[in-house]
Amino acid sequence: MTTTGMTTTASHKTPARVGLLGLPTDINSSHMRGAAKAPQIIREAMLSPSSNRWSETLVDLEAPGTLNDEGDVALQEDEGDCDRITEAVERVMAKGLTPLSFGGDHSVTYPILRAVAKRHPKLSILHFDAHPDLYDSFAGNRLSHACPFARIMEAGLARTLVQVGIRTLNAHQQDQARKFGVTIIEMNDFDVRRVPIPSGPLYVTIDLDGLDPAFAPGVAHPEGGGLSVRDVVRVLHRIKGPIVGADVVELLPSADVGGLTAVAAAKLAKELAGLIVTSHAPAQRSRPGSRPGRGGARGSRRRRS
Ligand SMILES: [Mn+2]
Repeated sequence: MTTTGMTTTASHKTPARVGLLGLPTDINSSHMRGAAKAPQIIREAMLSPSSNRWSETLVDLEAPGTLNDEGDVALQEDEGDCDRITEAVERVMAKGLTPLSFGGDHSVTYPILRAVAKRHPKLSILHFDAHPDLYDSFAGNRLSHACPFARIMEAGLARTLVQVGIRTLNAHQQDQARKFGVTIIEMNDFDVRRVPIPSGPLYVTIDLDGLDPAFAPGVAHPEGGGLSVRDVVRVLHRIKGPIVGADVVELLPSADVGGLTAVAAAKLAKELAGLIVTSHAPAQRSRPGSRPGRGGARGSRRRRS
């Protein structure tokens, strides 16, 4: 396997361009506030000279035009923010960019999806989280960060929703999952190679509390027994795409320990950016089919394992 061949392939394609969008909001957080401070911290960690700007899939994110920082949306922490987020994502997509958003709390995914699903009406969602976020309403708030996937599924914004890392199911959310036909991979049953990756246009949303608190202590709702950063990366590498949008949410900087969670968020954002670029490429044949975890799920070798 030569890295030069893979790099050349990436640069010769017409890759997607990524639009980084910060969503500094925590008005819909139900417990601890502070996620609004996350976007700038994730951005800084992503661009930190402590690492280089290549994804593990060998995409050079510093290549001209690849990463486009669209700044933070000027949110007001009022009811109008939902529309402001939708409009901001529409603007990013109108520039030909694929939105990679940083929350903020998880409530942002609903207004983001309103914009993305308009362009990609048959999209599916791959969702990493400790929580299903399927409450019909939480503490009287139907836009709570505990509810976005109920709103998304009610509105018909996704054809499939696959949730990974879930370890907080209660009776109500089990009912909601049945009602909306959600595929839930509970943490206890998690196996990288068995996560069903939906085909076709895919939106990826990562709540950092899907990670184990050992890897991501800086969240408002830490829940033990979770995913490792490597688990998530390996699932991401199985995506065939195209990835039509993604978000990384729920970093709570005030609860972080030594910047661990910010670094994990940046790592996942970098991998997502690399995958956005290559998942839109017309030909995947030069991509390393032999690469572990990447596109191998349908290969015969994988099937036997
Ligand atoms: Mn969560």
